[in-house]
Amino acid sequence: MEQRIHHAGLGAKVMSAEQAAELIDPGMTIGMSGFTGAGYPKAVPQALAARMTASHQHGEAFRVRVLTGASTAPELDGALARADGIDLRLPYQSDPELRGRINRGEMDYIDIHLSHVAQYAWFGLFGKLDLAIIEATAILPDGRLVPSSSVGNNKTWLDLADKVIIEVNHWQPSELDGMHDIYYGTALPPHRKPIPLVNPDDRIGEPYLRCDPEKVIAVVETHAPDRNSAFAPVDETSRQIAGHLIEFFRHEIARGRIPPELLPLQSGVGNIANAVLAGLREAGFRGLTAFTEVIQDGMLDLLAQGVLKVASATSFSLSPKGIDQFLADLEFFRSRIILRTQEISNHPELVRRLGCIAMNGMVEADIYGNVNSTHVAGTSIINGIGGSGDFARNGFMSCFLTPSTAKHGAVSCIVPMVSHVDHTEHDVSILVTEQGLADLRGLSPRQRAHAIIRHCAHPDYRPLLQDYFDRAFRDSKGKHTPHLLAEALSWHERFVEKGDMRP
Ligand code: 0RQ
Repeated sequence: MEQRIHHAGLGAKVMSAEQAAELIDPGMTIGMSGFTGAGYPKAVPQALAARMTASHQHGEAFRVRVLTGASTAPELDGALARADGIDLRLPYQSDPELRGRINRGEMDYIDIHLSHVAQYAWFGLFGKLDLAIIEATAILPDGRLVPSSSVGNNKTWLDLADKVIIEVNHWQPSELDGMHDIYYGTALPPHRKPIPLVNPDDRIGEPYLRCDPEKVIAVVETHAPDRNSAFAPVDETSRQIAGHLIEFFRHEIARGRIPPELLPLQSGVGNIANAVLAGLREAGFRGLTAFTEVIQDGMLDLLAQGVLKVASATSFSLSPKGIDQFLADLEFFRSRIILRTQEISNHPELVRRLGCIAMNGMVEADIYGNVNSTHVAGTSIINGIGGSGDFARNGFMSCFLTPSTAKHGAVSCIVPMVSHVDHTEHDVSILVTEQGLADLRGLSPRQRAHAIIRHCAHPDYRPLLQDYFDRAFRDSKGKHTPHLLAEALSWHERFVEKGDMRP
């Protein structure tokens, strides 16, 4: 294997994942690298899971608290959850095994805005950080780390943890060197200063992660791919949603409210986000910018075609094909992509200053524009709020996108009252379904209800929603935001009992 550990002292600390896992104690709080299936440690968590399983077989409890950047992969969240080894997990996750345990009440999970995680850790709200386990591309002669395919909260974990384990992954392209921008200027109140970033592609930090070699207790070498997420082909519903949004952008450009190259785009993950990006290309947009969280394969295409000029994020999430494309045109992409810590990629100050156009998926919205991004029927979490709230509250425009129904029509994604609130009516400006788009800006609650029912609801549910609103307006004590409290969540009750919201 090519030499990637250039610090002599750390070279002497190379050991197997099993040996490194022996250094981890039950009850530890561990900050792990990893963001949307990229840059997570791949060997030590699996070795730790094996130790936990063995301990549990001997009747000894072995669980740890796991803090990450965002979702990881089966080798981390999946392996530790299967071993019943996680006491507490935060923030965003998407592993089925982990989700099952959370929803069965077998472990604790805290869902917080991605931009808040680092500062909460600095505020001491998660207790002492015992250990950081961080994947890196290489170790420099002075001990600094060349980050791998995601940055996430790695800076914070390395700074705060008592001890550090580094996984040097030879699978990560060494050409990632130089693409990161790690900002060391954050401070705690009352000592905070403005963050000096005014364009999506400004570089304000350093390319490497600082790491105190004295804290490093183990270095493990791996050669393992990130969880590869290939793009699903765009379906018709997503294409229609994208079409409504792009027509709206054109309208806003014509009104002079946004420039022809739009404003920096933040785009969530998934099929609809992919359809919007593809739609922008087909509609002839050029010279756009992205200030977002994740760079997927599709974004490389948009950069290559000039649709996107630059992209700032905290993580890559590339398939093997995407990596080949990236390596084949390295110098081109290197000058157009920047990976930052997630406290900067999602920073409210920067999202507000740049005026991002936030586009995120949702589970359901209610007739007044409150949005649920996380919970089915108010109680079972899907993934978590992720970065959607960082961008929704602070962006120039906050768009939430969903098909108008789920579960083959048995569920309406527009409901009388959301069963869980992630984004309040005050943070939501545009709602889009395949039926149409509701521009909620400058509307009162009752005006919003008319727009959402008329433009976004599915025809099967539209009369039911209109009937609810009419009766609520007639019978509700307060007429500002009319509701029938005993009936407002009856659609969800019906879904839980019968698997169908329809009466
Ligand atoms: O479940 O597959 O079991 O049927 O929810 O729904 O339609 O596959 O949609 O993949 O775009 O995810 C909100 C979860 C949408 C996502 C959410 C069921 C549906 C399916 C998934 P099944 P789809 P998507 C950037 C920003 C929060 C984080 C975020 C998300 C499953 O967008 O996690 O925005 N967002 N981050 O059937 C019951 C409803 C439902 C429903 C859908 N109303 N009731 N079930 N489903 N609507 C990324 C980061 O921050 C890292």
